[in-house]
Amino acid sequence: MYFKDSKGFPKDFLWGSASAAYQVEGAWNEDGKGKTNWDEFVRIPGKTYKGTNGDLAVDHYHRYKEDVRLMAEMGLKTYRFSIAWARIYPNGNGEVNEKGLQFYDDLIDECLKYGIEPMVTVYHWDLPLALIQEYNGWEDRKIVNDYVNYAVTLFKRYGHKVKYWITMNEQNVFTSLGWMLAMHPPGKVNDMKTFFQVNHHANMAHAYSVIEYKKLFPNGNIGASFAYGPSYALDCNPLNTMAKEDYDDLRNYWWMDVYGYGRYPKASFNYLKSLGMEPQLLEGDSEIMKEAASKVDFMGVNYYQTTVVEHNPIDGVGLATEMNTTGQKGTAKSSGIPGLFKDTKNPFLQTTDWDWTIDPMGLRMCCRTITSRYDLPIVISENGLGAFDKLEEDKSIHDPYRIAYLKAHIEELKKAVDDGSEVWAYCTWSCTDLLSWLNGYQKRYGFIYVDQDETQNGSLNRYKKDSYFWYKNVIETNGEVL
Ligand code: BGP
Repeated sequence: MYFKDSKGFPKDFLWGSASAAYQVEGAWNEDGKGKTNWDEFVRIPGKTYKGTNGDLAVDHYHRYKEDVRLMAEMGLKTYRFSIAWARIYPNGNGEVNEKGLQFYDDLIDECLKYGIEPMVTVYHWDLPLALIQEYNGWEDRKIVNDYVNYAVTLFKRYGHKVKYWITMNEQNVFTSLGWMLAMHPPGKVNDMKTFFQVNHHANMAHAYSVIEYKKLFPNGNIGASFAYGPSYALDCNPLNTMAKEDYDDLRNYWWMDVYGYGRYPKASFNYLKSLGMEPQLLEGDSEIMKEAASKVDFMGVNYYQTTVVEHNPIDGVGLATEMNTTGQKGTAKSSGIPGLFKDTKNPFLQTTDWDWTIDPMGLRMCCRTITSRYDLPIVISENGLGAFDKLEEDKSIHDPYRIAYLKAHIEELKKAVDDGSEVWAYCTWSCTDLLSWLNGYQKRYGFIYVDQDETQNGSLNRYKKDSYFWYKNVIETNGEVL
């Protein structure tokens, strides 16, 4: 749509930034924290870029006061962070660790001191190892109870201070990379049956915790964050258009329909059934999923890129189990499901050094689809550019590429607001530099440079990048001056 005049962002719009516990905190074995799946996975040779890990990360656990002060100085309205389950329940269940609870109380209070709205992610991929040893983690339905018990502990402890909750971060990503592509723990490949079952467990964990949260805080806000990648059909060949339909159903709506409607998309479910791969639902699950969907307050969107989809013959390309983790442009491989779809390059768009397509308009498309399909408010819980940055001798960092990326995305988001999407928040990924799960420390996202290299050497000093000052002005003008 074209609008001559823009309404601009709502007055109380939440300009923010996001992080995740494992990627920033460090202190991996301090104050009673239990071990997690990631504490183990990163130690398997070849799994992460140059063996990087989050043992120290960017030491946010000890430097959160400095980090929050820098956020406040930038004018941030919200800080989205995740809680490490293993700090709260070192064994995943059972005894609670008061020191862990206290850390997040302190972090939340530090945010509130500056008027920064804390936005908390309950689960951003770090699972207590004890639950894997006990029953294989997400693979067993038992996890639903343990997750809900953990989530309710958080709601009760922080619910009077935290008004925005995200149950799951990118369920589609951690399960695909964990059970299909062997790139995340537990490192399984093409285990499709378990993949869909694990997802069902995560859906039930999400659903029950939404219901429990709403009993405790009917006026609070809760939803899940989904890694939404809108797609294009390669061309008007009906085969490619059907491939796009299949892609959207299996790669996007499979999750979003659960969050938004409380049900799985029919065609995909029937497809999986024909392969004997459909998830097993217990009696009453459908009703619980529906009840939760009627209670979620927003759809969380992590937006990075779009995909071009074309038909994939039955003997065509399968899933790519390798990714460009080096930053050497052009090394990513095509991936697909034989008989359905495969992805291909978009000749109209540039990519990052890690081969992620840069498509600002895709962000508006996310909002349009969510608004017309689910009619839910939207929280953009992640969006940002991973890039190489250079610390100059005078400690400045010039990152015009990041400014250009964010500017273009915010412009499109503004148009989504004009379209009628109710957008509550925009969180960039990320505020400080942090560990990229598979790509180490050289792939930087922050407004604040953290002095540290792949071997975890560096002063860990924080330096403001040019984008820091730029975003400060964006916030000050509520997105009017980009
Ligand atoms: C999202 C994750 C984040 C973050 C971001 C950037 O998928 O939710 O945790 O890592 O992507 O990804 P990467 O670090 O792989 O570049």
